[in-house]
Amino acid sequence: MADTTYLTWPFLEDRHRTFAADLKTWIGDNKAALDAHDGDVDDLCRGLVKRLGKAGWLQHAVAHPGKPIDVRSLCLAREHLAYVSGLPDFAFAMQGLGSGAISLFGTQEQRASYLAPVAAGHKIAAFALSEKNAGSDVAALAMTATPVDGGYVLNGEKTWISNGGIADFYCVFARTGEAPGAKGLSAFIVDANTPGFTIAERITVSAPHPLATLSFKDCRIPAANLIGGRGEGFKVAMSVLDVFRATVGAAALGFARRALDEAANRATNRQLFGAPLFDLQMVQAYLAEMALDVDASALLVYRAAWAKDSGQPRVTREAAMAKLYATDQAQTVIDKAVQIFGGLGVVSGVPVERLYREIRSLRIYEGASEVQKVVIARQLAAGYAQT
Ligand code: COS
Repeated sequence: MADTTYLTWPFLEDRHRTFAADLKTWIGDNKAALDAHDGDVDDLCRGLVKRLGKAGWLQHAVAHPGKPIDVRSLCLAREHLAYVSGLPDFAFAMQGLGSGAISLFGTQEQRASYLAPVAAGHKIAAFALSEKNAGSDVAALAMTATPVDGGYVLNGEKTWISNGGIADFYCVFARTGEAPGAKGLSAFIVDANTPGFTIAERITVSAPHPLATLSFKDCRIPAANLIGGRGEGFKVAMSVLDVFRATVGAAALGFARRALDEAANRATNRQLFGAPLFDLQMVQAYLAEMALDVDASALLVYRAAWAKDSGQPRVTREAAMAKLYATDQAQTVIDKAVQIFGGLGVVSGVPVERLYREIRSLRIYEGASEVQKVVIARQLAAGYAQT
């Protein structure tokens, strides 16, 4: 990463600078394993979770007694890992997102049973919210959880579930019916070995990672697996997203920084019209725009993370802005990098081609760019209440 001046910004503390330096050293020592692409994606991902757990990095993906998740550490981790490759970032982030409901709302027993193994890399976590007809419109989800003696019976399907197929447990959102819409949902832990739970379909995407459709047929879980209160599932989901949305922006930032570095190196070393490509003003304009987008994204990402860490109860607006801006701009930055690389930029497997595939889904998952605009506008409207 050529430019690290952002680490001196006041959003970050000395402990974050130490964290970033230590992580950078570890990444340098583990580069080959982190950047591996050959082989089965499930095996690669399991291996990455183990490696990240063993080195202690996953401790930062979960809450500890008296110590909430530090969102700035999450962002730094995602940014640095994404700089190297999408899969280690994915493996790190999904441990956090998948167990996020337990970190924020879990009982002491749930925290003890799930968070320690997630942080050690011994259990793989997944966040199961989306359904075929309820991705952006969470309140429309149809999966049911019917209260029975001693627990709940789950019926329905979830789709686009990251870590689907390799996760040891899923944080699942289902309709318990206390009220219509958003007020009638609850969150549950479902262990992957629960009878009635199966993987209905594996999904292959342009930047491969474990992804699946899940099926629940008369899947019975104990009452102790409820996360938060009955009917509070929507709030649980949104609070988890408030924490993790800014980190999606951080991953996009890591991709964008890599694209900028790749493009600037290429422009410096490639000769065109008898001089370095860098000498062309049009290329300089591209690089300047890319650097501007990277810095502006970083400001929004670390502003959102700092706001959450500073104890602001809701950072809905800040997190939505960080995710929207950083992911959309990273797409633009990477596209310019591909352009600067010319024909080489679309050769399968070269870093900018990989980045081009990696970035696309970040503008869709954990709330598409359009949803972030709705969220920001609603937060804005609250400040202009009619008099
Ligand atoms: N934190 C805590 N509570 C929240 C919240 C948040 N971030 N956002 C909303 N709530 C609360 C609201 O305050 C409201 O409760 P009250 O009526 O008591 O005030 C309740 O939840 C319902 O909120 P709202 O009316 O905004 O719900 P909508 O169904 O209209 O929400 C959007 C619409 C689009 C904002 C929401 O569904 C969303 O974010 N969707 C995208 C989800 C997503 O990321 N999907 C991808 C799947 S995960 S990969």
